[in-house]
Parts: sequence; structure tokens; C-alpha cells
Amino acid sequence: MSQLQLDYIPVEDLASWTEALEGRGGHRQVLGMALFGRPDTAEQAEFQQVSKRDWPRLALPVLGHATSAWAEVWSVPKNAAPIEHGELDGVGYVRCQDLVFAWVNTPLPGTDVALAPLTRATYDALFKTLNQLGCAHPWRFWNYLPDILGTLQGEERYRIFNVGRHESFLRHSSMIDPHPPAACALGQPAGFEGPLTVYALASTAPAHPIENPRQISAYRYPPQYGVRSPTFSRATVAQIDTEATVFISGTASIVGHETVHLNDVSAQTEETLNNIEALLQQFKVERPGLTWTAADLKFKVYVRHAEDLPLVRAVVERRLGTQASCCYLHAVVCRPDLLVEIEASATRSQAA
Ligand code: 3EB
Repeated sequence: MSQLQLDYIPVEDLASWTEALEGRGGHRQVLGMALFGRPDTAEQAEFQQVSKRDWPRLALPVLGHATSAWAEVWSVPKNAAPIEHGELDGVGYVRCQDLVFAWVNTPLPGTDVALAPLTRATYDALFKTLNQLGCAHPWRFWNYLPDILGTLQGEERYRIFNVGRHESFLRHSSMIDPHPPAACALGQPAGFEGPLTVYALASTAPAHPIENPRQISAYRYPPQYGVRSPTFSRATVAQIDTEATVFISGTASIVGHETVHLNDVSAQTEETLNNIEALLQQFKVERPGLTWTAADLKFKVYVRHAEDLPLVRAVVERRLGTQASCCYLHAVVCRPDLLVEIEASATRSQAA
């Protein structure tokens, strides 16, 4: 049985699905969850009741599916160990043996908040909690920042976020060395407010970073993208017992460090999938014996303009097949010229 499993469940099915997963006859337990969808629905109110904990909820509307929200669910085997949960310094966590799922919501009141110190404090609290739990090695961070491309005193909010994140990473360099975790950074679409939300999967041992030979490492971007580079690995591979889990970071139509295919969402989607294919090739080079194909992956596809969904989906389905596991979400990608971003994850048994 898979040590760490990812499922995307329509929110209206979540109660019965969780019961089958965790109840009598079920073999797994929920380690972590995040809900993606419109915030103003009856299902969201119900989610709070059925899901037991105050899981992160992201106001990214669902595209191309009848559900009003997707639950992203990370689960572990029931026989692994009892689940331990709590809150430290405003950071919620669930822990099972060597694995922890942690999340933090930082309110951003007003339009002129001090975003760099708040981002730094958010990450400081997260790192502190992971440390106290003995899981000092983050594998994957998910970042959601409202109005991500808005400006604050003449500077783009995403770039200010990068300054705060960088400061915290410097203070906790032992936890991200020699390379940072996989990550993504998205904004809620216009009209959808929210806190800065960061959630994470971490463990007692570091994951192995994989870079994309077609792209410059994000932490080496030239300064035109901000005084502090975004700090993440293009992917990480984490070992759990005889299994490995891969986390592919938010991936976009970037070659070298530059956005390619301006104003062409179909070509951007193709290029994004080329980058994911390149990462899958790189796994084979660096981790022979461990191979993933696109068919093993579960994808989250962030689309900037809701009306582009048919074009994005046409490319995704031609490249990955109509059976591929894909959740489409309306989100603001963190460069103004990027129209689509795709992340993916999968678990796999180690080949003998
Ligand atoms: C890129 O490749 C696109 O700031 O954590 C992708 C994944 C992107 C993570 C982050 C940003 C981040 O630069 C943007």
C-alpha cells in the first residue's frame, strides 16, 4: 500500500470518500488536506463540519468540472502509526511517524501591509514548527498570495514576498540546504480575497532535488525578476521506505529564464508540458530504477483566464490523454506574461 497517496476529491463526495478511506474496512488515514474552490458556497460550510480540522482553504475557482471545490487529500496507511495533530505558533500540523503536513494562514489586512516581514514571519513560524516536530526537511511548499501581481509602494507583491521568503530561508539555511524544496506560488483571481496561505509536506530526511536542463534554476534567475530570486527546486524526489514520491513544482512556459510564447496559451501549455517531460527524463538520469511517466502523475493546472480553459484542456488531453488526472483551477500565475502553470505529483514503488 502506498505510503503517501494523493487524491483529488469533489467536495460533495468528501464525507463518504473519507468514511470509506478511514472507517471500518478502510486502510488509510488523512495526513493533510487543502480545499480549492469558490469560498461562498454551501459545500464550503459543510466542508468545515465534515473535515474535522481547520484545513487550508484557497479561493481558486474550479474550472471545467461540476464540483464547486476540489479537496486535495494526502493520506498514509492506517497501520503506519497514530496521527498526532496540533497547533504551534499559529501553524496547524498533522504528523504521522516521519511525515508532517503543516499549514499557516497569515491575514493581510489592508492594501499597504508590510508584506516582506509578514512573509518572513510566516515562514519562520513554519520552520520553527517543523523543527519542533523533528521534521526539519521540507519536501514541498505551496504558496498562495492574494493580489500576487498587485503593487505595494511601487513594487510587485510577488517580488516583496520573495524578499521575505528569502530572509526566512537564510535564517533556516540548514533546513533547505543544499537545495530548496519544490514549490509553487499562485494568486487568487481578482475579487477573491484571503490570507497568505502556505502549506507544506516535510519529513525527517531531505528529498533529492531535480533541476530541469531546459531551465535556469529559479534560485539563479537574473535580477530582472526581483532583487531576491524565487527559491525552489524544479522537482524533488522523496524516499519513504521502499517507495518514492515525486513533487514537480509549478511549471510554466519558461525556457532558460525567459517566458516564451507570449499571448499564445496553447503554445505555453505545450512548452509547460515539454518542461515536465524534461523533468521526467532527468529523473531517469539521476535516479535510474525509478521512472515515472506522465500517466502516473496527478496534475493541478492553473489557468489565468477562465475563458482559455478549452484551449489549455485541448493541449493537455492531446498530450496526456483524456484519462489523465487533472484539476483545472482559475488562478493568477506569478509573472504577468504567463497564462498557465502546471504542478504534478505521484508516488511509486521502487523498482527491484
Ligand atoms: C517559474 O518557473 C514560474 O515562487 O515558489 C513556479 C514555481 C514559479 C514556484 C515560487 C514560482 C514559484 O519561475 C513561477
